[in-house]
Formats: sequence, C-alpha cells, structure tokens
Amino acid sequence: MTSDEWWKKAVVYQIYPQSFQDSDGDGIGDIGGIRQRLPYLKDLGIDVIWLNPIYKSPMVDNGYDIADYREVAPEYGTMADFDLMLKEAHELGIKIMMDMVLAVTSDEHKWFKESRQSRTNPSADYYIWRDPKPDGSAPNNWGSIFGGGSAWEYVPERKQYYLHIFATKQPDLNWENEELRQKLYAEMRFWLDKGVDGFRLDSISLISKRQDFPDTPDVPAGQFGSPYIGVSNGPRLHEFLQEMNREVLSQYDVITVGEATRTSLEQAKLYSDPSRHEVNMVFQFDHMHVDYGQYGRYSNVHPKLSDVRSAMANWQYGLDGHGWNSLYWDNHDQPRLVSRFGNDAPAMRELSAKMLATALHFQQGTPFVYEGDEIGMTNVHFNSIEQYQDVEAHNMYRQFTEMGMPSDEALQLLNLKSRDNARTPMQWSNEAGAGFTNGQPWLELNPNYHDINVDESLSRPDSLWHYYQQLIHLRHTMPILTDGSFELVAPDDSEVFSYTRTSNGQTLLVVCSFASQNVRFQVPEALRAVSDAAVLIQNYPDSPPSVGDMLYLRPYEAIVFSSDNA
Ligand code: TEU
Repeated sequence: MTSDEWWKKAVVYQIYPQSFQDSDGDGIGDIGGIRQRLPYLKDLGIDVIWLNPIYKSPMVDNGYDIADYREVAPEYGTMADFDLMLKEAHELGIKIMMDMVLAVTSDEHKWFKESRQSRTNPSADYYIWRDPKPDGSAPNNWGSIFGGGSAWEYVPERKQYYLHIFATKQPDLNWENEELRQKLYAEMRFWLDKGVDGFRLDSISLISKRQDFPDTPDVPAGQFGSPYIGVSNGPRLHEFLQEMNREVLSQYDVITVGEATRTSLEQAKLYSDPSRHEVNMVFQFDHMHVDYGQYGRYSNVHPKLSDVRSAMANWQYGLDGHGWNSLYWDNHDQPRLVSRFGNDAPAMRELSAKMLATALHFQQGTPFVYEGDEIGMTNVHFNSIEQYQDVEAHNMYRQFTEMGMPSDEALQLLNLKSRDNARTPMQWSNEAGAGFTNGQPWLELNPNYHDINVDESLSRPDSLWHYYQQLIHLRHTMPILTDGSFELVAPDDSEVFSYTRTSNGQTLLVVCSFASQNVRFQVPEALRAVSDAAVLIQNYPDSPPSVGDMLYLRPYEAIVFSSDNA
C-alpha cells in the first residue's frame, strides 16, 4: 500500500442529510445538524463522511435530481454552512466525500429546460432524445427502474421522447456529447477546488448507452422491460472514466467509489485496477441480489447464508491484487442490515448486528457504515402507503395493486424492502423527535426510538456502538485487515460464515454464526493453533463452549481469533 492509498485504511460513514440531524426545527436534517454531530463521528473513529446529495433539487428523488450542481439545497443550508462544515470536519481529521450524480439531472436543471425547447438550442444534445416510432409510441420497450411505466417521456416542443431510466423528472444525460462531459468535469472541479476529498459517483455504470437502443427481449407487447440491456456497462464507459480520471480525478488526492449496479467481478476489475486509472473501487450489488425473487428486489425472500457468502467471497478472491473492494451491508437504497440479514427481535438485535459488523469489517476492502447502523436501527413497519415518501415505494405500490395484489400484501413487500426503511430519521435519544428534530420529521420516526437510540447505546460499554468503535480502531491499527489475504473456512457450512485473513505469518480466524439457535462448528485441524490462541473480539461476554476442535456457537455468535496479537 502506498501512502497515497490512504482510502484503503479508511472507514467511511454515510450521512443521508435529510435524516441525520435537524438544527432549525423544520423536520429536515441539515448541514448545521451535521456540524453539531462531527464530534460524535470523531468519537466513533471514522475517517470519511460520504454525504448523499446536498445540491439544489426539487427533491423528487431526495436530491438525486440535481437542479444546480453549484448550489446547496436551501433545506440544508447555505454554501457558507457547507464551507464551515468542511473546515470543521478537516480540523477533526475527517474527510468529506460528496455524492456526484452524473448520470441524470433534474428536469429543472437549466440545461434540460433549454434542451427540451427545440432540437437546435445549445443544450439540445445534452440529453437522450429519440424520435417516436411511426405509430407515435416510445422508441423502445424500456421501463423505468423505479416502476411506473415507460422510461421515455414525450415532449411536444421537440416532437421527441427523452430517456429517463429513473423518475420522469430525472432525464438521463447524454455522455456521447463531449461538450457536456466537459461541463460535468467543471462541476466536479468546483467541489474539488473547495477541498472536498472525493466522490461517490452515482449510477456510474449506467452513463454509456448502447446507441442502437435495443428492445429488451421477451417482454410481452404493451409491457415494459428493464433498460439494463442498453445502459449497463455500455460500450464507452471505460473510455469516459479514463477521460474523467485524466482530466479531473488524477489532479487531486481523492477517494473515488463508483456505484456500479449490474456489474460483474470481471467488469469491476476494469474499474478498479489501479493501472487503468479509473476509480478506486465500486459498489457492487451481487450480495444485494441474494433475496431477489418474483417481484425483483421487492420480493418476500429471506437471504440464504450460502448465497451471501459466495457473493462476498467471490469478490474477496477476485479483487485481491487486481483492484479494491468496498464493503457494505446497506445504504440509503436498501433495507436495514439487521432486519434483512440478521434478526431484529429484541433479544437478538444487538447480537446479530455485532455479528454482521464482524463478518464485514474483517474482509479486505474499505468498510462503509450507514448512519444508524452503529446503534442497530431496524426496518420501520409503516402500515399505510401515505407514510412512505420514496418515489419508488409509491410507484411499486401502484404497480402491485394495479396488477391485482391486495394492498396489505403490497405493503408487506414495502415493509421488507422499501428504501424508506433506511431513511427514517436518526435516533439520537428517547425524547420527543428522537433528538433529531423539534418539529415534524419529513419521514416518520421509527417508533422504536424509545428503546433504540444513541444515548442508550453510548451509556453501555458493551453496546453495539462501542463494538463498532472497536472494529474501526482495529482497522486502523492492524495492517493485516488491509493487506491480509482472504480464505474461506468450511465454505459449505449452512449456518456459519468463517474465513481467515493471513499476512506475514499472522492469521486471523473469523467465525460468524448466522443461526438463531445453537450450532456446532468444527475448527479445521490446520487452524487449531489459531483458535487456541488469543481472542481479538467477540460479541458474547465469554468464549463459546468447546470440546476439542468443536465450538458450540450460541445464536449469532461472532468471534475472531488471532495467532499473534501483537
Ligand atoms: O441508485 C442507482 C441504482 O443503482 C439503483 O438501482 C438503486 O439500487 C435503486 O435504489 C433501486 O431501488 C442511485 C441512488 O443511490 C439512488 O438513491 C437514486 O434513487 C438513483 O441513483 C437515481 O438517481
């Protein structure tokens, strides 16, 4: 690891600004609130904040619909507030990684307002415009990823359709246009010149479109297919990323993470192999697809450990020496990790959350902690569609009920998988407003804030919060966590996720039970010396009962042994 690869040792904490901390009583989190909580993040020990979009936006998709890249959303504060936050974070040794949305803008961005007016204006070609089919219908059968129908919207002024693979108010940018690319690079430089420390590049795997815009095959007439066939990892993607790197990223000492939905391991090597000069790492989705089913991500499927493990291990083996991994269990687009992969029943919630944190943070890569994970926040159980705010939740609900699904069943799917599960406000205390706001929160609080909150977690030395603090400390102090090679142990065990990390003669043995009951785990002969050595960290107050090489693991038990605790 060279010194300019500081991001390999870093732990990133994700802040969803509208849900983190409100400082002015309007029920919406803001920059003033983040500033108040910087010392909290310093105590936790994180190195980098990934800040979800804070730009001026009509907020149809909570800020992923940018109306002006150089203005701060007034809901969140002013540019002066931003500058102060950056300065204060830097004083505490915390870096700030912005979320840069370069695949789409809002239809309220001045480029689109101009583009839609005619086929000849200066921004005419900044978005993806196509003529209707002879019968007047959309250019192909792609549907929006958010549900709600076609991915094409007709504009009478141009007598053409524009492409929006997300919400109708999020037109896709046309990366084929070189002038537009230069404008986007200028927007990136604006923030880098202020001193921000990197970017999470939103939906970056989707920026290069196949120019033949093919229909998605096997879709019945009149229905919509997924647009991925023509938009995912398209023909010029890596050319664009190399250009962006040459012209922008390489000029600064930054962390870069590309959000790369539908990206295989082989493709990810192209993104993150340092010799190719693209990005440091990607967010891949293989382990997010383990509970997809009949209704895509909104299916009532419980993830199987074997699928989770093989998805993760594939990336651990595959990128070692060829790129770099990001490590995450959830974010603002996913349900809460403890509810999805662990067990959020009161007796199991903290145990399973500690186990999941262990399973993740000992892998090779840069770990991402989503706000509230450090106190074990859970999914919320809204019982009416009005309680949801997410545009995708509303579209999916409409789609499900229109196809005849009973409303309570549709709500059950949202309860399991909706993105709003992760977006309920941060639970700081058990006071009214959960210490998040004095006003009416923009999205209802999870009522369990009375029991699950930061104050409570900070008050107990054995809490999940302190466990995260310990894990982050280990990432900083043990080079083996950065450099060590990864190897699965007992790869066919149905309940236990176990692996080793090895470097310079030192071995760590990680054993994590995903079972809600007691299970046995046999330590392989070759690792007996490690499991007889020191315990580095564990989520029960004592070690599991054992007889010879057999460990009797208790529900969701996690334990890490180290052959050399130096
Ligand atoms: O997400 C893009 C993305 O990859 C989607 O497939 C994502 O998984 C989606 O949430 C599926 O439900 C990014 C942002 O992270 C997301 O919040 C935005 O809504 C989206 O871009 C559109 O800008």
